[in-house]
Amino acid sequence: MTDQTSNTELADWVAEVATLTQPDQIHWCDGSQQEYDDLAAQMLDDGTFLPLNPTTHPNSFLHRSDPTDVARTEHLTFVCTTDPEVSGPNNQWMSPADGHAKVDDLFAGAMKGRTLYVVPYCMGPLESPFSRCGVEITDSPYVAASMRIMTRMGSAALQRIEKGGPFVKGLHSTGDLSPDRRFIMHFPEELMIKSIGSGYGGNALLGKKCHALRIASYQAQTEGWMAEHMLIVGIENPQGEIHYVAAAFPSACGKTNMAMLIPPAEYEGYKVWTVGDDIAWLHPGEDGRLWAINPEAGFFGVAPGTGIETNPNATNMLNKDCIFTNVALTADNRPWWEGLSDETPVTDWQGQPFDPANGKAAQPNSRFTVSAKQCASYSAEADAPGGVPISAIVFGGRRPNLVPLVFESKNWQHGVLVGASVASETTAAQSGAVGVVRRDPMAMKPFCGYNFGDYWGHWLAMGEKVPNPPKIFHVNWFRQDEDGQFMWPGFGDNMRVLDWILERCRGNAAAVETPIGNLPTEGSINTNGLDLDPGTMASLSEVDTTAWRKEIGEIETYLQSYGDRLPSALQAEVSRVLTELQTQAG
Ligand code: OXD
Ligand code: MN
Repeated sequence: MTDQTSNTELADWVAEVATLTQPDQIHWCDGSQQEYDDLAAQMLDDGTFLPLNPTTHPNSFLHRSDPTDVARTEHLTFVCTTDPEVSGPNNQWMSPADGHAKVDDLFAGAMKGRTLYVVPYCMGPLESPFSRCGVEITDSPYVAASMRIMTRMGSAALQRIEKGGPFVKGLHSTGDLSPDRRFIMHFPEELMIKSIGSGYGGNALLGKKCHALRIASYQAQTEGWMAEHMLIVGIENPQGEIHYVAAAFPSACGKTNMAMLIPPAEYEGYKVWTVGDDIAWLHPGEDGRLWAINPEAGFFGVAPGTGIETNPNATNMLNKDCIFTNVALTADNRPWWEGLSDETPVTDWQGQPFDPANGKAAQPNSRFTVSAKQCASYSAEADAPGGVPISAIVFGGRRPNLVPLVFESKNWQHGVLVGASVASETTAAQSGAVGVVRRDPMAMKPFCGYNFGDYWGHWLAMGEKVPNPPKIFHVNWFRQDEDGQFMWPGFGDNMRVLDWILERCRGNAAAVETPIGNLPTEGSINTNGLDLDPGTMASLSEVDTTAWRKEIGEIETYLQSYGDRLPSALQAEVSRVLTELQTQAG
């Protein structure tokens, strides 16, 4: 095996895993097209992949996962640190020894009759000093093929690993797919991940949530950078200036849509550039600004709701070279999901004849996996080793009431409170009830690899380290009226809010100061060409002092549940907002 790599640490680890898992054979992935085609052919052969209409969707496949394995399973996800306080109340904890023992038992012999794939990958541009490498060992050809789309995978990544330095070790097996024997274990102190019993993206494509968020957030804290659940988008004005925005929303709240939005007709001459749709790694730059890279190379997007009206760029990138997971099929074997078209599919996501009485045709968390290069708005800057400079950070969540369309934090410290206060209705991206409002600080609740108290401390420290940090905002595209109708059109029209945000960064747009932050003055958001009720903008920009006192009180209780790890500066900030609200209420 050592002839596969000059890195003895890697060679020894692969040998050790092979001894434990007993695969029939070992394949070192080189990331070539030939290899991808061979994997696809093999999966077509064994039914893991189903062919799609070769005329409308060349080289694209449908994968149906086990019906019990369609979303991330947060209750089976653990962060194993020596000291439980390091993992924190935001994570499920097990000691590293127990964590290893629990899963090693399940890995024993798990790859018998299967191929062990060694998947070297690089998160971020191959030439970037901010990128980090990892190796995933998996027995799933679906995972190996998906990793080729989602990361810079193969020989080039291996060469980078062989130049030296640490790399993340991720061990994955689909096991027997039983939820009773499913665990996603993280060992941040060892830069290691062990995931068994699931083939679902967030649990199985270990470069994504496990490495680029949980392990990376832990690493970033010790190394002075940030790993965040953020899209990165560039807005180019007609003068050709591009400003980049990083935005954190909880899963399935429209990050992919915002990353590739098409500006409305009012914004003729503007262009939107997609750098990333899910994860940002942020570094202090020598120029005093914060710079971001997207560690990923593809999109693992939620299919339902993606259509030519809501996200034309995404819809158009899905016509070739894609893997679809758990979508429905039309009569002529095209992939279909709710929100794609008015057609009625014939086959549901489980392969049964579609009967509308049984509910949705596509699984609500069905996905597409596609190379970022297929997106018409993909920015060449996504490959820039230094990344892109960030002008604004935007937080948001699904909040049917209370939270205004947009507000600006007063300064970085207040912005950290705004981020820590993010809450959102749960979606189909995680197993469990949908539509329940839960606290999801910085949209990182499922992904922060260490104690949130320390994480907020790190955010505050980063503000000190970056002389010219981005301004921090909060948006809510999801406000509803009494009839449960969305009040803001969203999608491309979110450009109007981004415009206000960027104008605020330039010191132009008008705002009114309130205890919760600065809100747009009447008329400062461009609503030309929008068919909005006159009172709607006013309700979207109002602060209900009584309701906000309750909200901030709840936020304070939540923050205080982190005990003495809650940074005093954050406590001071929350007390300030409460006092100001009280003063205003009289
Ligand atoms: C995702 C998620 O898949 O957040 O990006 O669940
Ligand atoms: Mn995500």
